[in-house]
Amino acid sequence: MRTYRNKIAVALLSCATYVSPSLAQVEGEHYDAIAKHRVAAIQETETAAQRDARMAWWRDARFGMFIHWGLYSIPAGTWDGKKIPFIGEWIMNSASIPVADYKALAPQFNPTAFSAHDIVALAKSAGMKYIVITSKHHDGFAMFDSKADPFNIVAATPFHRDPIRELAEECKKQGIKLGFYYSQDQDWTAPGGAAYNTGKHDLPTNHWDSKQDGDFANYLRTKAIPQLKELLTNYGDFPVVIWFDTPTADMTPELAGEVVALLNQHPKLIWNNRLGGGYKGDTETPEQYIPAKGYPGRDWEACMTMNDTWGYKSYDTNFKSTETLLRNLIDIASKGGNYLLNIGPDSKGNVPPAEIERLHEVGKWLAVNGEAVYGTQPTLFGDEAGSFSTTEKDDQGKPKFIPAWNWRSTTTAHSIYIELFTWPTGSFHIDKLPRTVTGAYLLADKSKKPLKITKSGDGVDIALPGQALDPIASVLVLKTK
Ligand code: JFZ
Repeated sequence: MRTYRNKIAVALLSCATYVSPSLAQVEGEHYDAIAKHRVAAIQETETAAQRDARMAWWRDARFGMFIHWGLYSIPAGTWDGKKIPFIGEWIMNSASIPVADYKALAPQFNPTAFSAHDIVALAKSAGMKYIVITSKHHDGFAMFDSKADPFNIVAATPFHRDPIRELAEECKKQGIKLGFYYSQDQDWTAPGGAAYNTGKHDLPTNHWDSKQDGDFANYLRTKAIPQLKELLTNYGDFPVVIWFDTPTADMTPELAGEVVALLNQHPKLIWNNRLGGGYKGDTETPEQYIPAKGYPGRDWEACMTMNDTWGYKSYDTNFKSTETLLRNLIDIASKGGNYLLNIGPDSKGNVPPAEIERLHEVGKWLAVNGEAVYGTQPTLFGDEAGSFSTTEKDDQGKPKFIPAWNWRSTTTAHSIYIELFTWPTGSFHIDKLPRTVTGAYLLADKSKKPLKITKSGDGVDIALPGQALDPIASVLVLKTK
């Protein structure tokens, strides 16, 4: 049998479609059974207009900050002197760290350099419109003040502060939205919490410490649901998003229904497709890849790292270029999705400088060209994104999508934006234009100097200056009627 580690590695390295095997299993086994007797989520009962109103801010936002931060930032990828492969926040699982040893990290956690002000300001300067932070990851450590469980940052560390509260206050002050990631199913330090077996434990269960054994329903009812209640009620205007993760077969439709009953009490909340129990949630969540055509008819958000880990790893310096990050943002926007781009603060609360630098650069571009991203609709064309290979297959055996990087397009009611990665010589030509163009200019040109438009068949030619205005992406605006 293929191990989870292989699946995870494949998902991360070659951008396979992420389908949780266990979720598929849940759907297969229980889908019929849940059809009749199950708690209906708000998404299933609201009208299309109600849904549009609920999703409006999120659809306009297009760009958010993911923050993976927790105790795993202390080992930062190294345990017992050994570099532990795989993503940093998984170190407890990957190195089979006993519960007591992992919990012993808490008294060492004192991230005095953490500044909610600076992180929110960083997100804003990057042009991000919302933040989603790990309130509790798979390690079970709550990054907030929890009365429901003492393994948390206020009760179990010398820091004694609640960064979630500080972020909520700063987000309100600085006018940006805040959501909480919560690992509702995997919890490696709570009895009964689930654990993926990533292939290294030669054990009858997925647990590697008897302290993890217990009843999942009991874990869910005594820890996860009470903590979700705390998160949903203690932080004022927030959260606007709950970001669930890694559902397993433990999350039956009945148990997921208990979570949904709570979520339904917060009718403006947006939550993703990773709860489990057959619930589809509001958003598709492609991880570390951009789907070829987006998800027509579904809201979606691609979450990605800048290097190869979510949680801080001291030696992961494999950072993507600003060019790649910007192209990803534009590619995603042109397909109607959001980009949730991760930072991984270290154990002192500092954001790695390489991440800050890239975010500032992306923000600089958006400050000039944001009109082509925020609140836009997908491309009216489509072929510019690339094409399916007739010879190469992806790892599901389907024709491989080969992206092209000459240009992308986004739209609003009266504009077509063409984001040019490759600067054409002389003019930009488009074959079939479904609207009539009444004017054209470059978004980075403050004078909006009109560009010469020549009709050619069903398309147009737009005369361009000799040089691109931006080395990564220059935006051509077509005003249309
Ligand atoms: C999940 C988390 O496990 C990860 O730590 C991070 O929070 C990310 C945003 O979400 O990533 C996964 C989940 C499942 C698989 C791979 C990565 N999988 O089953 O292959």
